[in-house]
Parts: sequence; C-alpha cells; structure tokens
Amino acid sequence: LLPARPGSPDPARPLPFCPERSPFLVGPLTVTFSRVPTLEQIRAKNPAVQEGGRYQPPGCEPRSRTAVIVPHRNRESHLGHLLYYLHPFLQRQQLQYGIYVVHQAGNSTFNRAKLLNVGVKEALKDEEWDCLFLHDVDLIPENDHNLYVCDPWNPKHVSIAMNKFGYSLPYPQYFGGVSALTPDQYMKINGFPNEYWGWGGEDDDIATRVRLAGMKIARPPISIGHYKMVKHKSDKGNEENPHRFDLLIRTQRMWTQDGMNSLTYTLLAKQLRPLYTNLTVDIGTDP
Ligand code: UPG
Repeated sequence: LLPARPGSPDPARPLPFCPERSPFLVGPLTVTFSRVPTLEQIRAKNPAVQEGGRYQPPGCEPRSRTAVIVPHRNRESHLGHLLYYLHPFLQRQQLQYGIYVVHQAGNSTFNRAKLLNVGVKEALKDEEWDCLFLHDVDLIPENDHNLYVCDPWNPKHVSIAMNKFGYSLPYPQYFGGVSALTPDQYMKINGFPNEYWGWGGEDDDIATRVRLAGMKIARPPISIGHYKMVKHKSDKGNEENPHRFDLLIRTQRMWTQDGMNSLTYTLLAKQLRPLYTNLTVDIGTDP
C-alpha cells in the first residue's frame, strides 16, 4: 500500500502512482511571444492551480514534487510568458508543483545565484520538495517530454539547446538558464555562490561546484532540451560583473565557505498569489 496523501478522498484507499509516462504529453510545442498574456487570462486557462501557484494531479500520486524557483526583478512581461506556458506544461506532466518568484528588492546590483539560494531555503520551509528547478524567467521549454523531475544521482542541466545559441550547447561546462537539483544535491554543493553581483560567472562557478562535490552534470537529449528565450536588452543594475574571473579562480577554495552555509537575507514579504508564491527579499548590496 502507498502512503495516503493528505487530502486524498479516502485515506484507507490511497491513490495509485501516476503512470511513468503521462498520457497528456504532446512533445514539441509552439512558443510565441507576440502578445503578453495577462495574469487573468492565465488564471482562466488554469482553473486547477491553487493559491501560491500550487498544483496536484487529480486521481494519482505524483512521481515528483517539484519547486520551480525563478529569480526576478523588473521582468513582468517575461514572467507573464513563463507562467502562461509553464503551468499547462507542468500539469500535463502530472507533477505536484509550486512556482516561486524570488524578487530582489531595491535597485542595487542584481544577484541571481543568491536569489536562488533564498528561493530554495524558503521553498523547503513549505514542503519536502523532491526536486528544485532553478529557472530563468525568460526561458520557455519547447518540448513537454522535458520532464521537470530530478536525476537521482547528478545535478541536471536542462536548457541545453536554446534558440539564442542555435539550439546547441555554447560550451561543455555551460550550466546557465535552467537546472534541476534534488535538495540533497543542492546541499552537497553548498548551494549556489552568494558573491557574484551583476551579470556572469555564477553559472560557471556552479558547474565547478558540481565537479568538486564529486558529481557530474546530467543532461537530457538535445532535442528535448529546447528552449526559446524572450529577447531582451541587458538590464539596468545587472551590468557585467568585472570581478567574475577573479572569483572563478577562487571557486575551489571558496565553495565550502560561500553558499547555503553563509546565506543571510531579510525576507520582506511572502505572498501567495494566484499563479505563484512571491518572495520579496533584501539580499544586501554589492560590497
Ligand atoms: N534577471 C531579472 N532581472 C534583471 C536581471 C536578471 O529578473 O534585471 C533574472 C532573470 O530571471 C533572467 C536571469 O536573471 O532570466 C539571467 O539574466 P539575463 O540577463 O537574462 O542573462 P542571460 O545572458 O540572458 O543569461 C545567461 C544564462 C543565465 C546566466 C547568465 C550569466 O541563461 O542563467 O545567469 O547568462 O551567466
């Protein structure tokens, strides 16, 4: 017998597992950005999504409980596109999931990796997630066979074929865009670095952490890891980080000291919005 899921209609007769391959998958998807959908339109198309952007498949026990964590500031239209495509995508995969948007408060230099650490820490207070998807706001998956579940052995890099790189990997160690780690894998690499302020470098640091922690980068087949990026200019407050090469030289020395075990921040707000959980956070400023 499977354990009864809280809220299952009859605790004496727990739900069967969802099938290994969801019957709702359609494969390649058409993704366009001609119009930004409103949150109302997205809500109307996703009536089963609950407060905080949470969902559980009806009638079966999900094979993964997945938290999608999105670093964010000042990209509202990109967030509209992402929510529009991601909610139906995840429901077709019959996952239990929650979407967290981690919003950096203030105007100081952006820090993607630190925001993701905050998102992980806060999401794990809500639920024992099986899998953490760290997800740029402007990347839309183009094939729903790209399952938002974790590899049990290794951190997974998922956005391996982005349109902006001609649908191929820009270089072998690339780990930017969308990645997936179990909470154990995340803690094993001491999370992501907190000290990369501004654009660049943090994703290469994370790839190095994976290697130094004795793991490898797992990847789906290239045809499945297709992503379309919403075109954008570089953001104010996220200029190229001039220190990134110096920091990358120090990863081997620093990774056990800089990460989840040194994370400090002030959570300013946690709001259960209809399509996502919003975390507004003060992560400090570039020293
Ligand atoms: N972001 C914001 N607001 C900002 C800046 C960044 O929300 O003002 C978020 C957003 O989620 C975005 C992500 O940070 O998708 C990455 O920033 P972006 O400027 O889009 O970087 P790109 O050059 O498009 O992305 C690649 C990788 C990314 C990596 C970055 C730097 O996809 O994961 O962080 O290069 O190495």
